[in-house]
Amino acid sequence: MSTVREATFELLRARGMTTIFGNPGSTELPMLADYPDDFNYVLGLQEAVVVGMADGYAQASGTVGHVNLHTAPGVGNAMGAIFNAQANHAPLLITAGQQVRPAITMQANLTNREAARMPHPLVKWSYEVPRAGDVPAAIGRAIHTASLPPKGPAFVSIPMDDWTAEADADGAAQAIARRVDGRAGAAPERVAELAGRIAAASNPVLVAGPDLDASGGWDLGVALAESQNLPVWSIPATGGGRLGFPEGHANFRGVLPPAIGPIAETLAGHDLILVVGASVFAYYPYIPGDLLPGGAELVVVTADPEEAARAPMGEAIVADVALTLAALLTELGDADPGRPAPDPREAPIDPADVGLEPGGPISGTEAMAALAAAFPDDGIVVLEAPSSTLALRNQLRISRPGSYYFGAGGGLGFGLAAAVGVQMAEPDRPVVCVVGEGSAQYAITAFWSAAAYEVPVTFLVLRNSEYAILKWFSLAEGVENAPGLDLPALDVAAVAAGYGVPAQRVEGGDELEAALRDRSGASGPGLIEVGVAPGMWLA
Ligand SMILES: Cc1ncc(C[n+]2csc(CCOP(=O)(O)OP(=O)(O)O)c2C)c(N)n1
Repeated sequence: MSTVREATFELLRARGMTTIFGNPGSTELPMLADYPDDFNYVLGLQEAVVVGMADGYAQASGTVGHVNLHTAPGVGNAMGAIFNAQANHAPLLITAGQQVRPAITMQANLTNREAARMPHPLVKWSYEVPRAGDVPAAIGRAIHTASLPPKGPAFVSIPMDDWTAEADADGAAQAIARRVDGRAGAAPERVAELAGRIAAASNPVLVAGPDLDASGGWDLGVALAESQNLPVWSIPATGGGRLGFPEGHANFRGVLPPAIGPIAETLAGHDLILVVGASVFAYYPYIPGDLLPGGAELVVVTADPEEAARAPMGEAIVADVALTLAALLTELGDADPGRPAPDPREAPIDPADVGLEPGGPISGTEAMAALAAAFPDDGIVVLEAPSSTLALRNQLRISRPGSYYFGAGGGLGFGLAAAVGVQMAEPDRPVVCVVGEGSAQYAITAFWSAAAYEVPVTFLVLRNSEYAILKWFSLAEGVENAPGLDLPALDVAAVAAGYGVPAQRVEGGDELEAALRDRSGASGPGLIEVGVAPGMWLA
């Protein structure tokens, strides 16, 4: 006979989930009692950081990340980060403590009176177990739910007296032994039809989305583009948490703009638009226009039925992206597509050409050029620097899978925290977190976790003393004199040092490049803060 705690840890062990990210309270302590030696506990000092670290860890490791939160207030603090994890398709098991069962009805202090309802719209499954002995089975179900497509967070609330209760022996044993596989290919006739349309199209184009990377379909996307001479665009930069295609590849054209009209204008002239591993599209801001260029058809391949259903135009195939691309390549065979290779893309813009007066802080473009010069081949970027997002994409042209993570939900606080989790999952690859000094504040305590666990992330803070992107948005929205868009005297380097992360301030591209190179082989975290001129850096 085993307790709920023993059976649950057995289940987690069987799933390879021996790392728990958490911030504990009294209601979680019974779960953590006699914590097994083969498990790690990663403490985050605020719940947005706990979830963000687990999000990065889950995505980079390809496993389900486990988050443990402190009843209602812990879940409340975590909500923005759970929203991001949902948009990132990050598979997360989120467990939260709850009052003892005898005290829930009387609503004793810390009772989460509607535990399952609280995170409901942001998770795939939200549950409080009616019978203590079923906790291991419920956690097993949540893990499967999180890892089935579309991957995402699943939530279980656990009354604190359940951990010492007796587990339902058969239910727990079955839960531990179960296996659920959700990768499913497309109907063969649909693949054959799509192959025929690609072959017959006069000017088809591929639009690459994050699930090409997440599904393991990266090389297949490259093979499709090369064999069919397809030009390739990335989905809009703010709409996806990962890259779907090598951005230095000869077929790569660039990053699509994020709004309705501009996307159709950019894709004008194509008769078949094949979108793979993405929603169609994560538009923002609202700039109306045609949904599709004249004469174009669109087909999206996505593992997410909701993405397929809500697309405002085009056809959709709901299936595993990598399996579908493999089948598509087989169907297309080696036949010459009868189309010329796309024109080569221009080299990245020289930062000297962005038109800044010399002598002041550098542009975001120059900062990203310095990063590109120092960036190791096996480097990973975690990005949350809104006014330099496109400068980074255009200057770095990241070309390896699993090398770029971005908060697809748009909620700030992902970057700093996710970078710590990504580095924990990828200890042998250098991780650079590029973050605006405003964005850093939403997950600032991630510095503590990086220092406490000696996680060798390099934090590159771009300091422009304002919310630059919001000033750009205010122009786009015709808003004048909005308050609250300046950030004078924010010293992130000093704050990081206070959390135990060695930090330095540099000015200029050369100093920045040298400081980044100095981080090579670092055994712990470090922060470089560089002054950047206010403005939007698109090139
Ligand atoms: C949780 C959350 N709150 C507020 C915002 C709105 N927001 C978007 S960008 C931004 C400013 C970011 O400033 P900074 O990181 O300094 O980057 P910059 O725009 O200067 O490049 C804000 C406040 C958000 N996206 N998420």
